[in-house]
Amino acid sequence: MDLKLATISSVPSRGAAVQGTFPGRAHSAVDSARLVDYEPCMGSLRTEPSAPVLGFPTRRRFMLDVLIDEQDRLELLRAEARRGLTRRPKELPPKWFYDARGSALFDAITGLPEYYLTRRERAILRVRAAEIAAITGARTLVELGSGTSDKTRILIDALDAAGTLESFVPFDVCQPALEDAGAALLDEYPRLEVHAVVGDFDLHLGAIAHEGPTLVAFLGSTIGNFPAPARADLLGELRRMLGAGGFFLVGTDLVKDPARLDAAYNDSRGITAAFNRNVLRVLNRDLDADFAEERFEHVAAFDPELELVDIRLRSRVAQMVHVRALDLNVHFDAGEEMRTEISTKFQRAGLERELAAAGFEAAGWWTDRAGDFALSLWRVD
Ligand code: AVJ
Repeated sequence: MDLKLATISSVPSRGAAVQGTFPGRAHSAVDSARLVDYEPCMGSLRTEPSAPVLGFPTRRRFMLDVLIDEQDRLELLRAEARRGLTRRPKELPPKWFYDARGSALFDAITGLPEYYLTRRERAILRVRAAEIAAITGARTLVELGSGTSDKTRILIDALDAAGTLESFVPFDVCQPALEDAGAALLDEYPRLEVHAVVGDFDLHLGAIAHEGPTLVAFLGSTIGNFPAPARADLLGELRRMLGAGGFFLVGTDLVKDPARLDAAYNDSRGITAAFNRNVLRVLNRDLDADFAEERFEHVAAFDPELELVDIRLRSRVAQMVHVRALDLNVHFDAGEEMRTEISTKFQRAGLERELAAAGFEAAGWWTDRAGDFALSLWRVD
């Protein structure tokens, strides 16, 4: 393996500092719990290439580009939280769900009986990966929001078997996840180069370097988190980044019986509710806020007009929340709702229109047998 991981604790005594500046509140128990829980996504690991081994090619198989570091991440969080908490209706962008705990909760969601999306997408990938590899002949595979690159292994296997794949470019805002996934992939695929990019896909898509025929994969229906205008921007950016000969593979959840959609986002075990409320913990920890989770109720319902599941946190009481890092007091009315996520549900014709408007033509459309989920492939026009 060409990669050595060194653990560097870059979050020293943050909890202690917080304790000292809130004399009025009984903090010590809460803060020590928070410290244990203190696992922001970024900044706790650093990669160091090991010394070249004599007699072996010294080409490095792992590269890591950091386009957004912990300071940038906090700055972005502050800006987006200030904007979202001071506008009406209030809202918070869904990307802030995914600290270590939020990612673990999302993992748990993917195994829930009501949450069919991940299973359906994996089933489609298993059946179609070889076909996708043959159509694209990709030399570079870019994955947006890759996390652990779990489902992507199916694609990597197929492209590897087809003999075209040279490099995998996982793109994510979470550096430790990229380093862990990168290390595992180097072991599993001895010929593969991994060029991980730490970035935010609102900002850094254009900076992804890629060589030869390139396939960008955006799985999991994460594209559904973007409102339509932001989707148009994202697709335009992708089109520019890919250039002639490029391919885009996207996973999209499809419009279906509202009862099933409501169930998928209101699971009986309350994992989705905990995932939704986790964003409040992130604000408490990273912005020294004092949200009380139990004062907010998880609300999720399919909106048949907009064809999206609208996910919110509803204040159970009239309350004031203090966000210390923003020097901001936020008032919530009893019953006031703050949007934390949209999960857009798609139809084939609509998706085709959006992709065509961005300069892509259809190269493949595959669904599971029940027609719950679609995986579709698009070629730069
Ligand atoms: C990861 C954005 C695709 O929209 O279904 C799951 C996130 N939110 N349950 C989705 C999510 C609540 C998920 N995505």
